[in-house]
Amino acid sequence: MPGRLIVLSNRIPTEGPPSGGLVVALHELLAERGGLWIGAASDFADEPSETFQPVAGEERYEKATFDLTEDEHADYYLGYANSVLWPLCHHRTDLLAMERRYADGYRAVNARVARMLAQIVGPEDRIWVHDYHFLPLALELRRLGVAARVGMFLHIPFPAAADISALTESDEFYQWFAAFDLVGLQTEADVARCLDAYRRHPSGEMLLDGRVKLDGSIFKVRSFPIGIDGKTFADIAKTPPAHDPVHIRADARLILGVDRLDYSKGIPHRFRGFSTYLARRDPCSPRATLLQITPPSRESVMAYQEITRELEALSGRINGQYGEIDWTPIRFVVRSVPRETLVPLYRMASVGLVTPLADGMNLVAKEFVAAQDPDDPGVLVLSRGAGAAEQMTDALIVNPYDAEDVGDAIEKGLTMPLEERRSRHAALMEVVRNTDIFEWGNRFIDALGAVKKPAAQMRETPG
Ligand code: ADQ
Repeated sequence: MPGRLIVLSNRIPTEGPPSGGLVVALHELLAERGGLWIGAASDFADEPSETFQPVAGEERYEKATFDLTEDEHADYYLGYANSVLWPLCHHRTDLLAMERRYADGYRAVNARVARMLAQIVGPEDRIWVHDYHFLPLALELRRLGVAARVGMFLHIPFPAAADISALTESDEFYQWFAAFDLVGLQTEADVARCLDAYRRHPSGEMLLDGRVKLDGSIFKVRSFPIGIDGKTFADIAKTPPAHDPVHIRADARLILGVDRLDYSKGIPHRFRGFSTYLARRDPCSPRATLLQITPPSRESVMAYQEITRELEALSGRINGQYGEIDWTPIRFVVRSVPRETLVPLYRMASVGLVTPLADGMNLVAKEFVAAQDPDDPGVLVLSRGAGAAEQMTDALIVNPYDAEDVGDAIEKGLTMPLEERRSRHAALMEVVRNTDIFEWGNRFIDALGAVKKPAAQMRETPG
């Protein structure tokens, strides 16, 4: 009998219906296949339990949480995951916060989750681990003798070998990934970086069947470009909103930016690109307003507090320089907005400005395209640093660091003839359809089921 599916992710929906693309997709996949979904508890524990806590409310599959103390949250989550691994994978080794207790806390939480999993996992089960919060998990499971298939999907970029060497734990980093049976990455470029890093490793070996060997561990690495539920987006977009969410003047144009408040998203560079566009624009052309909607994120991490201040100062300066009595060129809104508001905004926008410096995929790019009116679509300006640029080649691809390049693309997007907008949109919509999120999930789970069982591999767990 095939085993069950166990999904591990940092957050799980504990109350009410799930929202957000990935969460909804995982919910649907588990509802269809059955299984167990595990994530961190939302409240801190004084003394962490050594067993999972079941979460009631969903009947088609089980949900459970693991405890975190406040100190563990600080060291494992805010510390190692978000102040070491996140900057590492987004080419920001200058921001690495090297604190020994972060790495210790990270290892300890992963070791505990692995111990708890080892108590409940069967040999035929498939464990699907999501993201950089759980890199040591497979290695810990192997140490405990767990032989089930374990797969990792990394939502963020795989770092270059040179960046990995900036980690004190760089040796472990290689062993962590190698202990998974399947490593799923967003793009072909990520796969190439991963293979390159293992090729350079003194113990790394490329096997003839394409798998990678490190000491006694063998793993497979493949790209699984994530997507969205494009049909739902397109359907919501077809329903006219009850009211105009931005009240922009009939003769004005909307340029839209939607990103978590994160240094990897390149929002200051985007503002500078918009400023370049403003400096060069023909004063007789329609005014364009950049609406930047940004939910706050990881506010207790220093690098995130700095970016808020930088953006407030920058938008103030640009508005002071170019604004007029009846026109504010940048509207910078720091809040989350419901999807019912976001989708009409996407559809109203003449230009979607998606210019991260580095991004695993970037779902906003796909959401923007899915929400357009195919007869009169807006134009996507997309950074070459976003994983999405590998497939969405019919966007206006820009170098996000180059303000003139971004400024030119804004101008080109605002003045693009209808025929060109339609044909670019049709090609981009094809990409959105081909990377549907439900198919993405099924492809990963099937690929994990198809890998050779770890017991059949020669595996000596290092350490
Ligand atoms: P994120 O870094 O969070 O995800 P992204 O892929 O753009 O980045 O997803 C953001 C999501 O948040 C989108 O669904 C968007 O609609 C929503 N969102 C953004 N701003 C919002 C706002 N103001 N109000 C409401 N919703 C908002 C990580 C990786 C990405 C990868 C995804 C999925 O960093 O590279 O694409 O995981 O794998």
